[in-house]
Amino acid sequence: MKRTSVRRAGVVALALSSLMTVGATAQADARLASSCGLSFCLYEHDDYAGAEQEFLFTSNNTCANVTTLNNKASSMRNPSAGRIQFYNNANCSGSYGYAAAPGSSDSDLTNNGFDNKTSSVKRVSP
Ligand SMILES: [Ca+2]
Ligand SMILES: [Ca+2]
Repeated sequence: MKRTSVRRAGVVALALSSLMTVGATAQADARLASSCGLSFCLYEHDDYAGAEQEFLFTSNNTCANVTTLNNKASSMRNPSAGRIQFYNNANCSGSYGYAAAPGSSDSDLTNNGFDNKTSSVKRVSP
């Protein structure tokens, strides 16, 4: 029951931010695009705040270790066309704990039980 209400809150927040993006200036849009582009980004805090680490995958089934944000990532953006799998261990060992759909973002990984855990990420075919 509680889980359902949390998810609804997330959807409402996403809708609000989309509306804000539509009304935002071109300058704000450019900043948004340049902050992550077509790659994949992790952020230190919720709501895409704090330090950012950007990953540029050139092919699927490629693993990348999280460096500066190891065990610190709390939100993510995945504007890429691939699915991104999150691993608690380095080198994408073990099973992934969370997967981000292509073109998705998550302002708070806590709902998925993956706050401050990500140590490596892998892009796979969607
Ligand atoms: Ca964090
Ligand atoms: Ca970890």
